[in-house]
Amino acid sequence: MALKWNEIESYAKDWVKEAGESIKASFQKKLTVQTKSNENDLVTNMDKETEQFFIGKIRNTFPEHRIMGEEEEHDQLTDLKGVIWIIDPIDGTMNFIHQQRNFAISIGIYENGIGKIGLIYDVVHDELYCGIKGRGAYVNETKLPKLNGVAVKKAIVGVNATWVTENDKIDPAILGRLVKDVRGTRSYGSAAIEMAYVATGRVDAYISLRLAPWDYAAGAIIVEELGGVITKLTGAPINLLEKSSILVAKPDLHKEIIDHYVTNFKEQTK
Ligand code: 2AM
Ligand code: CA
Repeated sequence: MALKWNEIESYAKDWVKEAGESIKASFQKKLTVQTKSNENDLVTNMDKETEQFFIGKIRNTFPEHRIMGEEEEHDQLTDLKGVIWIIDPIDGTMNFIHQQRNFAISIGIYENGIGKIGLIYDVVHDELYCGIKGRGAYVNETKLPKLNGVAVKKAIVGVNATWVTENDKIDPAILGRLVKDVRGTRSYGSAAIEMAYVATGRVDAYISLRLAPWDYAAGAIIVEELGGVITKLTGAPINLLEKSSILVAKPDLHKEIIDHYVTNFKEQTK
């Protein structure tokens, strides 16, 4: 039976809005905060409850679909066959805890590895970014224009200061040179929000050296639908089954960064 993508889109949007209401309501309640891999890697009861909410809805409505999510429960995927929902219930958990803003729900729905629907919901601003394969991208009801090129010297780039100080992923000098040459840098602390900002042109590029598929699965669909480019920082294609570096940018800018700035960067493979 042919998949009804309009139906999937409609359910996904309704669930994202419903989850957003619960997250907003949680601002009035006490949060339970736990640490994961290190003391800055945080998870709250709301991350877990929101992920459970989506898992329950998907399993009930689309039992044949598979799920990859940031928190505890998800299918251990070793391939991208079929329909897969890649879910980050709260991207920017640290912002959610400390600022109650600059976080988002991020959901990418893929079929056999091809991005079909990308949703990023900036809950606090009530901005739902949506990319549908072949149909463009929207913020709420407004269609977003295609992304034009921009030169490095006129670009605003989203990048965390971590990557221009001593770290275990990249020689700080590589991005240091780029940071000196661009018009400005910004860091919002949520990969999903920063990719949504690439889509709207608020920033021209976003770079991270350590992202998981649930951080970028939705953003990739939205940005690519607008003519933007997403690869690893080496220029190699992204792989939804692994963590990696990410460079998301307007097309010309992506090329200039790859050709002139990251030529000495080799990503470590585990
Ligand atoms: P999170 O808030 O859902 O954990 C912050 O710079 C951005 O990087 C956020 O999108 C954050 O997602 C993500 N991030 C932080 N640490 C990460 C890690 N160890 N692996 C993958 N993504 C990470
Ligand atoms: Ca995340």
